[in-house]
Amino acid sequence: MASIDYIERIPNNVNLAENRRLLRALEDWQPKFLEWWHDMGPDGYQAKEVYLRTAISVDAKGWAQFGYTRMPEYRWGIFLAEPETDRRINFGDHQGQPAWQEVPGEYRGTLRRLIVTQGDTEPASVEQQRHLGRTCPSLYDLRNLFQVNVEEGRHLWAMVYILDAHFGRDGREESEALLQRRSGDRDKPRILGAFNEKTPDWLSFYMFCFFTDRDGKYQLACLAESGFDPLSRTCRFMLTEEAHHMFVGESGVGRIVQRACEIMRDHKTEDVRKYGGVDLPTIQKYINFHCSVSLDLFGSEVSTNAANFYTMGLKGRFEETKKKDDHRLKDGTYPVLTLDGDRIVSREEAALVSLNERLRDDYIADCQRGVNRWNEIIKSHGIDFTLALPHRGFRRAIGAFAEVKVSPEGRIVSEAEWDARHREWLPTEEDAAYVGSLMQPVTEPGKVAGWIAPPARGINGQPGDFEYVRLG
Ligand code: BYC
Repeated sequence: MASIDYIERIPNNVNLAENRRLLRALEDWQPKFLEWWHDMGPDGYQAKEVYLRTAISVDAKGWAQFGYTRMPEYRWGIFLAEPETDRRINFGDHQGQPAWQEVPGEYRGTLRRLIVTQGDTEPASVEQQRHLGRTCPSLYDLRNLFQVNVEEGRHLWAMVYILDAHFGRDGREESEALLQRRSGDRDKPRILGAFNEKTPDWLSFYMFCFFTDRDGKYQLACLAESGFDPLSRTCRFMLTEEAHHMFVGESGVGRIVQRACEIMRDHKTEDVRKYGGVDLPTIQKYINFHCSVSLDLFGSEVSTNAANFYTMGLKGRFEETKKKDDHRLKDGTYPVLTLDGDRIVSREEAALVSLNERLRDDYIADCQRGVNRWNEIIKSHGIDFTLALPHRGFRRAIGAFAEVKVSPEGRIVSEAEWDARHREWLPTEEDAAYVGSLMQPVTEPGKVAGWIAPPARGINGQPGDFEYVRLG
């Protein structure tokens, strides 16, 4: 088991002390990170003690320790999953060769770009969520928000480590730039669309954790297959933390669904808003929005970038090594939904250029499983309503469907129909204002806001009235 050295100024399990140059680069970056965290991290809670989980080792079991920490004192650092002996490149043109421990020169630019794109999302999400603390529905939820935030901070560290350790001066410049871009900023926005959207309320936050963090799971899983071993190892460890973020999303939405159903059942009404809940049709609109924004994160259906990442051995498929094919994909095809005039049709495309779509398929199937669990909650209350994922062509800004307007059911609609009906499909200003009006902070231990059901169990087995954040 590789435990983490917390004596060092920068906690790590990579023998940082022996690499003076890298240590200096990271020591130079650390105060800038902390400055960014103070400016852009959770607003108003920097001095509060939060019951956080901190990684203490990187093996599968027992890597987490719980205790009160002030967020700026969280032990961010460099933690890589254990090396695999004799690891090989498992796909693409270099299949069978030993995994790279150093950046392959010919792929330097491409690899750097992938790492920067991944790294950019991490601080972006912290920025998006920075005001949510002030309207938390409970101390339990507040703590979960902060846990997600500090871990995204650590994921930024993970990418900065790779940049500083392996990309010399360019890498250090990119590390600085990661702290300079800002979510939603007109002049220096974050790289990917979803990370420039607002997360103004907790329903949006849970949706973000469910849909957008799940993109993180799938992208990290592909990077964990990388032939560039340091990237693979760091992503493997990041994935262990990502699971909790998706739990926060799925259980958060599930609790809102449950509260809506309780109100419907107890008051024999569909007018959930009258009793201070979020009605199921509004939840559906938020699903439509967050799902479509997150589907864009997979890139175009047919992408030579994706083919190149794969052929170069830099980014694999989800569960690459479990797949039983040649892992080169030069000959195969893959069915891709695309436009044919004003129809949506399935077309066989070369497997290599279809990798984004294949990953999107894996992702949609995973999202659907979560939606099914929400529907189980609805069904268990005897209510006839089904939440659904929107069609993959709905409200897309990237890829073939960006050219047309598609209804949530997957029908191409005219601009006129879109204009007349998009308010039925997406949150309106009134919906957002209503959800916003519910966002009144509840900070008494054990109390939970009226629009969301209490959590099924506490964090780390703690009782319902546990003081997850000491606000006093
Ligand atoms: N927004 O061939 P295309 C996470 C650009 S989330 C803006 O369609 P490609 C997390 C693209 O960059 C996981 N631009 O796509 C979650 C390209 O630009 P250039 C993040 C976009 O390259 C929650 C052009 O369009 N990790 O960890 O095959 C909280 C044509 O590209 C978008 C990664 O994304 C967009 N949505 O694939 C915290 C993994 N989509 O080259 C964290 C690394 C595409 O023409 N990134 N473009 O200037 C990648 O693997 C790829 O860059 C993408 C795009 C999958 C994103």
